[in-house]
Amino acid sequence: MKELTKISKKLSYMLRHSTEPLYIDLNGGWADVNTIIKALRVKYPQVGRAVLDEIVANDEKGRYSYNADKTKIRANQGHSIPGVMIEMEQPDPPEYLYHGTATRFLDSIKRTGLIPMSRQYVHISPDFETAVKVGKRHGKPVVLVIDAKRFVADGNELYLSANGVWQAKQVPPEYFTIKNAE
Ligand code: HQG
Repeated sequence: MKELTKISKKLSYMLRHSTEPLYIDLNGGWADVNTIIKALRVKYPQVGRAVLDEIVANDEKGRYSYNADKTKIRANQGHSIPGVMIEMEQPDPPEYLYHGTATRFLDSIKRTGLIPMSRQYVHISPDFETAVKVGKRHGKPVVLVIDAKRFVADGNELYLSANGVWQAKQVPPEYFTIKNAE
């Protein structure tokens, strides 16, 4: 793995999941850039503003944002730390959205619907191909096609993160159908 990828993984862990020490302000999920640089330097002494700038600018999923004066940094989504509040938009969704998962989870998902597991939200992709990629992280991929417009019309909340990942607190089984990914 490239050194920059390793640093990015550590950064995303610190901003999304690390409670000890708690780097982030629950209100907005922001962390102080200098504190983060210091913490990353323990293992990666080459980290400074330039490295962080490169990671934020080039991340292929747009995982991170700076605040306006670049004193703070945050992950745009994916948190597990309880209580982190990141403001998100609630635009009208397209007819269908997609959740990629692994076939081994299907029995459980059919029973209880989609639930966030260790994260704050269920992550939902805008297109089928992205969902297949997400599913492959867990095993043999399968895609749940979510009836997004009906989900929202029925009064359920659906959010869109700054980097284009749709999020819901849960998705009951009546809102999705299962589509083979191969
Ligand atoms: C599954 C990556 C059993 C769910 C990606 C998923 C994504 C259930 C797994 C982001 C279940 C949780 C998130 C139920 C849901 N029973 N299993 N009732 N309900 N599950 O990693 O969506 O690279 O927390 O289907 O691009 O895979 O990290 O979520 O398989 O956007 O930036 O439980 O992670 O982004 O797994 O991935 P995860 P995810 P990053």
